Amino acid sequence: MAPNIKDGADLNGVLFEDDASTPDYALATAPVQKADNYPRKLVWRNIILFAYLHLAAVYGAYLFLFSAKWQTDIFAYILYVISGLGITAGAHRLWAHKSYKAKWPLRLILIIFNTVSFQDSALDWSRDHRMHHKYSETDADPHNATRGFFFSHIGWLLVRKHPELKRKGKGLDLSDLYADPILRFQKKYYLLLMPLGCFIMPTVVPVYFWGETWTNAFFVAALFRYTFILNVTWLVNSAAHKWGHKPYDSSIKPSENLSVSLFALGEGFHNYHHTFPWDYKTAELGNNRLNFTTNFINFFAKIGWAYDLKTVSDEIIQNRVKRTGDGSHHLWGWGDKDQPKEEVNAAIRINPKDE
Ligand code: ST9
Ligand code: ZN
Ligand code: ZN
Repeated sequence: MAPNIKDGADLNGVLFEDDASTPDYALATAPVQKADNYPRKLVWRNIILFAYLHLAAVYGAYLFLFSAKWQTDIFAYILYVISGLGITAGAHRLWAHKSYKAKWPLRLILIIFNTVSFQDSALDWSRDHRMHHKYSETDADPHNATRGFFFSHIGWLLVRKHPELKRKGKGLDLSDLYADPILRFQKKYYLLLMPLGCFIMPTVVPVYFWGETWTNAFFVAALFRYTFILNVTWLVNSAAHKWGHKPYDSSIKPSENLSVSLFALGEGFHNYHHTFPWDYKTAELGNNRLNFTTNFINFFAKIGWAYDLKTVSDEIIQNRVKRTGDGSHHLWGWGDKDQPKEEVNAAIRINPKDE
């Protein structure tokens, strides 16, 4: 049995490399993909809040284009990158997947970034995300994509969770996350820290430092920026579970979606990510230009704050592509026999050394 599950529940994905039961780290268990007719219990508080948020974001987008000072627009963009990294490098790759380790100063930076993003505490985010991978596209997956685009995008946040999720969720081991005092602190004081990071600081800074109006600061740097990132994040659950190639595993919905990757700081290579969820790059080598998060982690690896970075070997990828890919994976990488000579000659190589 996989080490991070306590009961004998059926598995549908891998979280850590020692979950592997086949040489390419896939589990032998066939996925059970279904969605039953469980009646949706609407949560009106969330429906009203999200409706308001999206209307306010449209107004914020208008102010972003036609009214706000340029400093406010740049500040909103910086907050987008910062809070995005709090999700991608923090909640996602570090905490949910343990694909690398981070020393406490980096964990502190990431938890601050993560709080600005207001996607619930990193602990709760990781709990849902582990369920999303382990029981992908079943009733125990919080944003089960077999329930349609709308449900996997935002609908899942507007209804009570499926009882199957709560039942299977009891077996999830989160002890590694609860062992981290930084994560416990964020969860304990979330209702105080989150409004400060996501709404108050983004509103006060533009007014105080460059004399922006309260209206512009609130609707642009707080509400528009927040809603934009939420939708980019949700697109990974909806669009990247629907459109794109499946070079690594054609039996699952997650797909390689370049457009999503562009906005999601490198998180749209979703067929790869669901096939090898413990790879810190969440993509195969060669995609780094679109993978800002990988570059961010690499930078901290250079100064020693990020370490034990896990990645998949070419050989394992090759085996998996042959076995389960949809045929859209044409090139293994550098040295593939099908790599065109012109491409080899034109490539930029830093400190090259041929053996
Ligand atoms: C938001 C999150 O938007 C978005 C996450 C997206 C994930 C994307 C992943 C994609 C990959 C990464 C790419 C990143 C790209 C980023 C790009 C950036 C540029 N396991 O939840 P409750 C149990 S948040 C185990 O209340 P309800 C547990 O006992 C937006 N057990 O369920 C729990 O009690 P406790 C802002 C679980 O009542 C109890 O059930 N936030 C699990 O059905 C009740 O849990 C919001 O809007 C589990 N996974 O309510 C809030 N889950 O907690 C939205 C539950 O005490 N959420 N249990 O242990 C809610 O209001 C509610 O959760 C609800 C369901 C109404 C949706
Ligand atoms: Zn997914
Ligand atoms: Zn993931």
